Amino acid sequence: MKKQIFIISALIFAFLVGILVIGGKSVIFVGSESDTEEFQDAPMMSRDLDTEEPEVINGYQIVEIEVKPKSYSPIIVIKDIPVKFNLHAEESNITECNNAIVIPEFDIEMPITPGDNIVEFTPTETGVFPYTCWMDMIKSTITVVDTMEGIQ
Ligand SMILES: [Cu+2]
Repeated sequence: MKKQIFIISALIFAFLVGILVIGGKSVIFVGSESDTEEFQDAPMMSRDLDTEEPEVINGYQIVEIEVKPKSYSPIIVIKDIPVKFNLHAEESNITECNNAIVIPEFDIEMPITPGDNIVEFTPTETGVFPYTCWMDMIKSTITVVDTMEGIQ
């Protein structure tokens, strides 16, 4: 009788230890998986990306960015020179979120389609002006300066 109780107790103990080990592993696994997801979801802000600078050709400053699923690169342009801003997009990078941009300062709303998407405006004041996706989730900036001297 005592022997049976001992065996049953030992089995219950082994069972509980097994649950703890398996449970502990799955907690660690879930933890590391959600860290990865968080990292992938993080870059909604575009401020950590490289700022794209213009090239002046035939009186226009041409500046191009590559539209990403969760970011638009910031750009910098010079005051009083007409801008051609190309938001180039690969079809596979276009989402329900990034498929249209808004630039309030220049009263611009434009859909993003596969290939080149060129926005034209002429900045007349220096400053930092936001541009965003149509739902205001992806945020980026257009910086307008008097001169590019000292920036490069
Ligand atoms: Cu969006």
